[in-house]
Amino acid sequence: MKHQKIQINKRLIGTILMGAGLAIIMLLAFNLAVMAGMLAPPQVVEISPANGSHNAGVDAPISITYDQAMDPATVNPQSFVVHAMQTGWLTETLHVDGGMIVLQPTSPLHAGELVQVTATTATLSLEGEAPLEPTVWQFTTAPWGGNAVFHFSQFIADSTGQEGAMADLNQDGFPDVITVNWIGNVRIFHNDGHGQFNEAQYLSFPGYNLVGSAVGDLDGDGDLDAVLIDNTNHDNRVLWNNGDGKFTDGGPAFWSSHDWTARLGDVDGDGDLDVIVVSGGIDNTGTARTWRNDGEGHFSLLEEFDAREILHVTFGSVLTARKPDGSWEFYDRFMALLRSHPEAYAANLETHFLRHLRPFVSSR
Ligand SMILES: [Ca+2]
Ligand SMILES: [Ca+2]
Ligand SMILES: [Ca+2]
Ligand SMILES: [Ca+2]
Repeated sequence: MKHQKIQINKRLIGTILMGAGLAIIMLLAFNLAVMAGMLAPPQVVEISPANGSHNAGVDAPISITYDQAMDPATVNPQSFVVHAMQTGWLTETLHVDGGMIVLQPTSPLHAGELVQVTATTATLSLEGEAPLEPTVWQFTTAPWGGNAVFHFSQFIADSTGQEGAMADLNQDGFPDVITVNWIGNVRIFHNDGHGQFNEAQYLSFPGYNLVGSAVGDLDGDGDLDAVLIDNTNHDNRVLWNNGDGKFTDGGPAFWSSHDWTARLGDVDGDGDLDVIVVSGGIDNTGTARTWRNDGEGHFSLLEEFDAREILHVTFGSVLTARKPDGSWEFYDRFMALLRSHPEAYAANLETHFLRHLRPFVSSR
C-alpha cells in the first residue's frame, strides 16, 4: 500500500515537471517570436498610387504593403476602404498577396477623380497583430487628351448658383452635377452620356442660403450622398442618394455658423468620410470644424480650429524663410514695403491690436 502511494507521487511529480518544461519551452518560443519581430505590429512598406499623386491610371490597382503577411480573413471593403469621390465607395473583392492588400477597380475610375484610401487598423497580420495606426492617403487619377481650350456647351445653373459638385450620382458611368443656390434650391442634373445634362431633381429649402456642397458616400451603402452647407444659422443638411441619383432629404445634420464650404475626408482613419467645414463666423474670423461620421451618416463635432492660427503660423514661416545662400526670401522686400507705406502700416496695426484687445474690454 505504502509502496503504491510512492509510485503515484512519482508519476504526479513527473507530470508536473513535464508541464513546467512545456510551459518554459512555449515561453521561450513566444519570446523568440517577439524578438524575431513576428508579433510586432505590421509596418507599412509601400502604398500605391503614391500619396498626393495626380497621375494615377484610372484602372491602376490600389494597394498597401506591410512588412509581414496579412490575414485575408480580416481584409474587406470595410477594413481597407477606398472612396472614389466621383464613383462612390469601391466594394470590389480585395486580394491579399503576402503583406500586400490590393483593390483592382472592376471598371475604370473617372479621369481627374480624387480617390481617398483608408487602411484601417482592422486588418491583422497572420499572427493577429494590428497596425498601430491607420494609413490614410489620397491621389488623383490622370486626365487624358484635352488641350485646355474650352467651348461653351450648356448653361445648367442660375445666376444665384453657388458651389456645385460633379460626380456619378446615378452610377451609370458618367459624371453628373449637383448645384446649390443662394435662395435654398438644389438642382440635380444627370449626364446623358454625351456631356448633356438634364435636370433630374429639384429640391427647395426656403430660408436657406446654400453656398456649398460636397459629395461622398456618407452612409457606406456605396452610392454618393451630398452635404449642403448653409451660410445663415440653419443647420447644414445631408441628402441621401436613393441609388438612382435622386435624393431623399436627411434633414438637419450638424449646425452651421455662417459656414461657407465643406470637404469630405476620413480624418479619424476609421474608413468613413467625415466632414471639414470652413465658416466665416459672425465677425468673419474664420473657423474650421471637423464633424465626425459614425459610419451611418450621423455627425458629432470632433474639433474646432480657429483659422487665424493658420494665418499667424504661415505668416511667421514666410517672414523667416531664407534662400539656399542664406539671404532672406521675403523679409527684406516685406520690410521695404512697410517702410514705404507707414500710414497704412500704422492703421493696420491699430485694427489688428484692437481686434485682440476687444474681448478684454468691459461692455459697461
Ligand atoms: Ca451618371
Ligand atoms: Ca450613400
Ligand atoms: Ca443610398
Ligand atoms: Ca472617419
